[in-house]
Amino acid sequence: AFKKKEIAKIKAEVPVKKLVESPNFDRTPFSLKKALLEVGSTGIIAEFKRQSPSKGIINDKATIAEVTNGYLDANVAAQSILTDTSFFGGTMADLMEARTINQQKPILRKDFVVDGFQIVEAKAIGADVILLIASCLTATELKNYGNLATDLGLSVLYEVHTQEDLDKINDLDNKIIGINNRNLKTFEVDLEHSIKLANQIPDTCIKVSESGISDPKIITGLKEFGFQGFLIGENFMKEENPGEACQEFIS
Ligand code: IGP
Repeated sequence: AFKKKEIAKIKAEVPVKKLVESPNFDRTPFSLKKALLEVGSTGIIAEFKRQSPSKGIINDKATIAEVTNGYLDANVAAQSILTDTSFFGGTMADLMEARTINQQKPILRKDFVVDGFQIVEAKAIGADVILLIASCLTATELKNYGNLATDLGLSVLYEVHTQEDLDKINDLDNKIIGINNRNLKTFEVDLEHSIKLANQIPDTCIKVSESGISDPKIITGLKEFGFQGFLIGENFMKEENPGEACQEFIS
């Protein structure tokens, strides 16, 4: 469904020099690891998502400002903002706006990274974390992009769905691994599958469960399998007031 070449084509390039001049480029990014492991962390990474290829429009009324404030009030560990426009209706401006409000928690730039340029761009727009989707990248790209992000002080969330994805990650140690419960090709969600894959991830890694989390009880269950992070989008965004839905979920 997501073709690397097509995505690369539609991502407009801005000269790197311009990006490096951005005031955001100088800031020290917030660490996702720290936010997830902190004493009392809720582990929740709450996402802003207007639409998705599997669900169509989820919420086209809620604003970045109200949702960001609501998520922060709910005491989320971090925020995720879709910046992909073609599939998810997000923009880089969304993330920049969230950054002006959120000055205390990590922000994940949720997008399809297929070029190192997008990582420099992520930092310039104020993101703290980038997503590297194993199924979209080669082992070499995963390694190089991971190194580039780390050099820029950004955190990396490596997303996997299968054992093959996991095998592509070189030196699977001390990394933040997101297991996507949703198959990006069929859109099918399966928590059982994720739990099985979690056993293949060493304890030095932080495990994040992504997608289809719709009940706090699921989190209690996932914690028993060693998950420390929980990426939730639709369950909050489908409500008129996503921030409030997040507060209720956490309390
Ligand atoms: C959130 P959900 O089911 O709670 O809305 O899922 C998040 O995991 C999902 O949006 C996602 C995603 C992605 C989106 C996971 N990996 C990669 C775009 C690209």
